[in-house]
Amino acid sequence: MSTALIDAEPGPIAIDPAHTALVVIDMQRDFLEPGGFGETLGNDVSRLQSAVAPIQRLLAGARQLDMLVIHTREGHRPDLSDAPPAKIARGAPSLRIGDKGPMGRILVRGEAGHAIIPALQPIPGEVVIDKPGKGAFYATDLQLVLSTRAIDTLIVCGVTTEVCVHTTVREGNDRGYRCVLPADGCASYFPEFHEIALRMISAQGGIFGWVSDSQRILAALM
Ligand code: C5J
Repeated sequence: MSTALIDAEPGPIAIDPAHTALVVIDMQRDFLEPGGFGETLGNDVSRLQSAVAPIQRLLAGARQLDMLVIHTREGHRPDLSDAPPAKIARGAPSLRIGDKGPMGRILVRGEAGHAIIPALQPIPGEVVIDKPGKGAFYATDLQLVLSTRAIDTLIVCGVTTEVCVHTTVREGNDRGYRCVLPADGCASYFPEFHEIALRMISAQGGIFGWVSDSQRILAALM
């Protein structure tokens, strides 16, 4: 297939699947399941569940089209040498990054809570990017992976809309990537932040991206 025209806000965007990557941000147990980082911060983690089924459908479509699929995981080295003290000290969580919780040490690589949820497990050949920050470009080789595959467009989904998804879209936009968000494939602990975060992206003529949904994206691609 050559180009697909995706219905989106603020207007349609033509994409070539051969030059497009599906980027799934931080669909980890630490954010979506009780006992992880998200819950230690006082959040209702069930609010993120709505993104799972749309992402499953997007993954199935991307795999069928042989599109590049990238999964990210936020987390730190076991010695926390890549966790800024200011990040560890932030807020008043019941457990801090590195503390032992029911799914192992909070937000630490290799622990059960750091894993991607079973429903969205990567398959062989898909890229998994471990990131210490909120943005997927910061201190990772994501840009190298994308340029090696001549990617110009990112379909960015995952959690949370206003934190790691937003930061990644802002980083990607500044690096010249066209970013499209499926609204139903993103979620936040704060529904109002989700809505506003999406509007911030598509406002002003798409100031740093496009907003669509999984159904419209798949209708254009498949
Ligand atoms: C947060 C993320 N919310 N993946 N991380 O701390 O959005």
